Parts: sequence; structure tokens; C-alpha cells
Amino acid sequence: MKMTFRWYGKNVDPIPLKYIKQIPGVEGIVWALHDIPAGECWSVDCIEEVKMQTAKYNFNIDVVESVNVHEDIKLGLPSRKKYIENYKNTLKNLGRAGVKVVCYNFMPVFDWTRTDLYKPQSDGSTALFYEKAKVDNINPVKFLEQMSKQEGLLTMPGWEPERFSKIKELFEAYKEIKEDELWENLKYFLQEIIPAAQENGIKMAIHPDDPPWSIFGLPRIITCGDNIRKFLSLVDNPSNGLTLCSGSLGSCAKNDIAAMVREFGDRIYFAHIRNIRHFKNGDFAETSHKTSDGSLDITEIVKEYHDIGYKYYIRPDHGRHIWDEKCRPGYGLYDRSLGIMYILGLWDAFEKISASKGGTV
Ligand code: CS2
Ligand code: MN
Repeated sequence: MKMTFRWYGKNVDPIPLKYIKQIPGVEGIVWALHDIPAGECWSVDCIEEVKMQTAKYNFNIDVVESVNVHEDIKLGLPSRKKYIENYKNTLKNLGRAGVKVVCYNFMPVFDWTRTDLYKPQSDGSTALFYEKAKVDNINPVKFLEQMSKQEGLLTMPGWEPERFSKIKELFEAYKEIKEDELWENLKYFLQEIIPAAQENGIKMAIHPDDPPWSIFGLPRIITCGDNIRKFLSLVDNPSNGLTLCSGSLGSCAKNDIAAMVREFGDRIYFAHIRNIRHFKNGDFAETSHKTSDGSLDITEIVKEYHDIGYKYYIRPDHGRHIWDEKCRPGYGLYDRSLGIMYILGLWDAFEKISASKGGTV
């Protein structure tokens, strides 16, 4: 397993690389060119700039999160050809720079969705929160209006203001797109880009939908074990793989994340670890990584990664906002560092146990 940490870039992320260097065990920075709109090609020069900044601290840049997919590709419009061409060129440029894994998602219009970015918790921290009834009972334009008032939202990847200036047109276009059509459009995209990824030494790693169910009537398909199985068989190639996000899939209580690690382990190239707490009414809150703080058995999940001999990249996903840190929602330094120490602590313990038994547990 190789530990990584997501960083939003120089002059943008309030966390400097020199602080990340002090978190034990971090080998690589998970990065992206966040100011390049979805659909445009990432230039060699811009990629090299990030490589130089991170090399100073001896971090690898093996994982990109995310190269976003233009909506026209998800909608299957004729203009997708041009955006897919750009995507392939981006992969070529990333491959040249030594990038090994590219994370992306295929969620229509909205990326990860929460109703509260700073929900007060009983320990005095704040955390991301999802109130089911709120999303179920509001129209998307109103929802967006309300959300944009919360500090930091429109600086988050997946919530770029450009995307939302066209929200009404987008919803109109998606009227024709049901789950079957979205699967078709995903298949077309994969058939085009997976060979290009493979040629350039890159593993594509789709991020599951967050939350993993339909919102605002939009289809969502990367939601559960059955659909992940179907996804992997659309293009059965080792370059067609997964980002297994425990918190995204885990917000649906039916999803057994440890079982997914076991089943899909050889196609997981990027592991996101975070815990959440479910409430009976369908709400969920993001918690610390500690197993007893949430509804997911993080201990079991990490054990499963250990037991399959997981060799790829892992990162703590969102954290709470603790110790009065002023940070991007979910992406502070402190709680994510605690998350890393929890994951590494578990990992070291499983290593020790397996060594004392003379092999893998
Ligand atoms: C989220 C997403 O759970 C997560 O990692 O923060 O922004 C995620 O990075 C994207 O959906 C991946 O494309
Ligand atoms: Mn994630």
C-alpha cells in the first residue's frame, strides 16, 4: 500500500507541502489541474510545473484526482468526440510525466452532494452532513442557490460555478438520459479511452457515486456491487479499474465495503478511506476514521486491503474540521492526518500479526 494525501495546488490549498511532508508515511500527492475546465487538454508544461513543486519534497505524483469528464460525454452528444480526443491527449501527457492512476467519476451534473458543509458535532468539531429529506424535497436550482451561500462550496472540485451557470439546460438535456443510456455512454467512453490509458501506462479508476443513489431524478449507476461488476465487464481490461471510496459506497447501508475489497481487489487502484454514521431516516454524517465513531467497520476494511496484499494507492478521504482549523470543507490537515495515523496503525498491527503467523493472515 502506498499512502497519499490530496492537495489542491500551490496558492490554492491553504496546506503547504512542507506540512504534508511531516505526516508520517505519505509518499505521494494526489493532485489535479483544477483550473482547467472539464473537456480541455492538460498541457505538458502545466503538468511539469506540479511535478517540480512536489519533487522538492520527494513526493510522487502517481495519482491524479480527477480528470473530469465533460457533460457532453455523459450525455452522449456528437460533440463528445472532440472532448474524448482531448481526454486521450491528457492521458498521453500524464503518462509521459509518470502518472500511474487517473481517478474520475461519471455522475451527471452534481458530483458529491451534501446539505451541510459545517454541521456541528457533539465533540465541538464540524463535519459534512447529508439530510435526505432536504435533497428529496427541493428542486436542484433552489438547492444550488442555498448551497452556494455556504462558505467554500464553489471552490470545491465538482462544484465549479461554470458548471452551474447552465443548470437549467443541463437538466433539460438529462431528461432523455435514463440509467440504460448512461451505461451506454459510459461504455462508449471506456471503449475509447481504456486502450489509450493502457498504451500510456495508466490505470483508470472510476470513483463511485456519492451518495450512491439517484438525486434530483438524475441517473446514478456506480452505486453497488452488482453495478461495479457490470462496470468492470463493460471493458474487461486491467486498465479499467476502480477508486473504491468507503464513504461514498458506504452511505448506502446495504453495501458491504470489506466484501467489495475482497471481490474487486485486483482492479482497485486507489482506495479512499473514510467513516460515516448512518441515521434511520436516511441522513448521514461524516465522522472521524475510527471504527467506533461511525457505522463502517474501518478496521475490517483495512484488514481486507492488508490481507489481499494491496499494493496500490490509498488516501484518507474527507475529515472533520477540528481544532478550529480554517480549511476547505472536508479537506483540512488535522483530521485527515489523524485518519492516516489510524490507517497506518491498523496496517502495522496486521503486518505484525501476519509476520508472527509466518505469512498473510
Ligand atoms: C470526493 C469527490 O469522495 C471524494 O473523494 O471528495 O470530490 C471525488 O474526489 C470525485 O468525485 C472523484 O472524481
Ligand atoms: Mn472518495
